[in-house]
Amino acid sequence: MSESQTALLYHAPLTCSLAARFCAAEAGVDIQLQPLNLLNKTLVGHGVESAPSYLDIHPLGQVSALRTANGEFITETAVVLMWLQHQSRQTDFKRDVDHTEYFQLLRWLNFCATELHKQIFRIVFYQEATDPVKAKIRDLAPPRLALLDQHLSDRPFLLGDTFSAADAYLTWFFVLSDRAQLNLEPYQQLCDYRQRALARPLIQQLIADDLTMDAAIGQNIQSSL
Ligand SMILES: N[C@@H](CCC(=O)N[C@@H](CS)C(=O)NCC(=O)O)C(=O)O
Repeated sequence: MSESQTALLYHAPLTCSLAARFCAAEAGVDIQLQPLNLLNKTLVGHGVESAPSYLDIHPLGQVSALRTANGEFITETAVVLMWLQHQSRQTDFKRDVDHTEYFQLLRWLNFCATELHKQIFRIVFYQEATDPVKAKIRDLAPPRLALLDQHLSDRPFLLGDTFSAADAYLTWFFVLSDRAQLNLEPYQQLCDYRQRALARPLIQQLIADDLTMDAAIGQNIQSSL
């Protein structure tokens, strides 16, 4: 694929579109990035005066969103991850509809989206939420973390032996789990998984890159998840 044929990922550093960057890198899929400031919903790199509004591209102003080389616009992180993994030429990464692990891939992507991302991070990082409300939401974490801990007791990654698009989503969750003040200590398998995932060279590189980008853009991650 030539550069002009690569997909464009609308990306706000450290947000869930980082999971899409993890996925693309681990899948060996080239993408181009259009950085965003999610706080003021502007595209970065177009000059302050003329910064185009991201709301003209996505009316909800949310990431993850991707424009394919054919011009198709795809939103919803789990679906963006599905699309990216479908592009992969790495047979140990890609799980298409005829793959025995396909439904497990859908299962864990949706678990990450609905049980972790939207259920917990949405409120814990919501600036207007009061501390008691945030504490109540954090109480939802232990059964979900215990479920994951149990699942990972006999496999290194969510689908088995190799890192998948679902692991890209879960790894992003763990990038921010400390900031969300979630206590992982009781979950040994999960702590090991987190360490394993965050130690992957591509993942480390992308986190460092996003931290630099976040500082350069001046975006406050805490209020934009
Ligand atoms: N339904 C979307 C929601 C994703 C989402 O909540 N993204 C956050 C960043 S992690 C966001 O864009 N927040 C800004 C906003 O909602 O205004 C999905 O599943 O991808």
